[in-house]
Amino acid sequence: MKVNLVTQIFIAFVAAIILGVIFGNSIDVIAPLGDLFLRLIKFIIAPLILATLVVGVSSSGDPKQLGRMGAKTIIYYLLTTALAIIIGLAVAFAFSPGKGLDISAGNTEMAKEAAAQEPPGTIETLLNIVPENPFSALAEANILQIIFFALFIGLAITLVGEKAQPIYRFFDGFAEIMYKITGIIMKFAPIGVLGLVAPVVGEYGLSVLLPLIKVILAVLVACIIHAALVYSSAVKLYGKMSPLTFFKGISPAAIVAFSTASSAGTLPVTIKNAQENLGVSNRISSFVLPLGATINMDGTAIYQGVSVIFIAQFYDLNLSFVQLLTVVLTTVLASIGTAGVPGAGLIMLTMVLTSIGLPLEGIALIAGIDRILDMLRTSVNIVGDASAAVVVAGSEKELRHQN
Ligand code: DAS
Repeated sequence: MKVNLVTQIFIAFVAAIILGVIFGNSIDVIAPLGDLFLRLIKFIIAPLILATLVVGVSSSGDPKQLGRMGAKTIIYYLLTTALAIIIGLAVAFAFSPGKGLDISAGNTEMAKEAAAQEPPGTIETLLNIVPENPFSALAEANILQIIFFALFIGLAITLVGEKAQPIYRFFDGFAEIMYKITGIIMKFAPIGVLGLVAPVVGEYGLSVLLPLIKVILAVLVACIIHAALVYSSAVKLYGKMSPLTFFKGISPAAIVAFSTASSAGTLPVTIKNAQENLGVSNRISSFVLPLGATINMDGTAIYQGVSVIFIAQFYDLNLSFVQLLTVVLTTVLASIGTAGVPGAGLIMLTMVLTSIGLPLEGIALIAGIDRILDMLRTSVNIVGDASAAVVVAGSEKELRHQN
């Protein structure tokens, strides 16, 4: 009986947890399988986004249509991130994870490193979108700069017309090749998930997780509430899509995101799932998803909300309404400047804590379990990106089941 890829990935995920619990740290021996998978999906990110976005933009041709798609995408991203941080704060107040907690240890090393890395401000981030050299943008897989570059090429192809058709056909063929390569690499996903998740489970025994179980549960519950409320209603309302179909369709990418803790690294899988399982057009998916992988971080926003309350409670500090409002605004803005790579959210947390005067030492309290929280929040980040693709495609009548 042929087991489909989604089931294979689920089985690998469960097996990884069991193996991690049974073998503990010695399961590290299979970590290279996970690293290999991560390298395989990372190596196609830059060419995949460039090719698919150039084709997507030049096939739509109408700058007004492009502007409309861009505006809908940005508004959806900002709104859902604001909702995510509010849900995160609300659940954290309900759980009170920092109250009466006695943690002597703390991962101060990771906290010092995170606090030392000054993330770029919002203005600098927006300026950084314009590549000084498009080829170095490709070499560095700087997604926002590749998006900028591809948008211009796609627009210019439509403005030049007939003479640029050979270039359009080149990118069209190149995009098909990249989709095919993504499909081949995806066959390796179950092994990759096993090699990525088992060592993490093996490393984080219950002794590390138990003292902070309330933080983990608060983030988990807030993520579930956010996905169940916000994404379900959004895909239902604008995509006329059943939430079950949506969550099932994006589940392989969600598991890869959980395994890799990298939105950017998961991007090829997110694009493949959005197109094949959710019926989003190539044009919409090749614009909305790469953008989302770098500027839309709902899971991270939830993590910020919970962490701020946890740290404030641990130090017995009461936050005013203005400080909470500052957290919402800082988090929404900072998420634009956060890269879709492992640990980015921990660095962003220093910005949020500084904005309301909370001690950065508080980061040491949760840095030790950051990897687990990162896996959770990254999964939600890409599911949020996919919900945007369904919503924008639905409103542009570019969802397969609509036509
Ligand atoms: N790991 C980041 C991502 O890839 C999220 C984070 O660190 O908060 O989306």
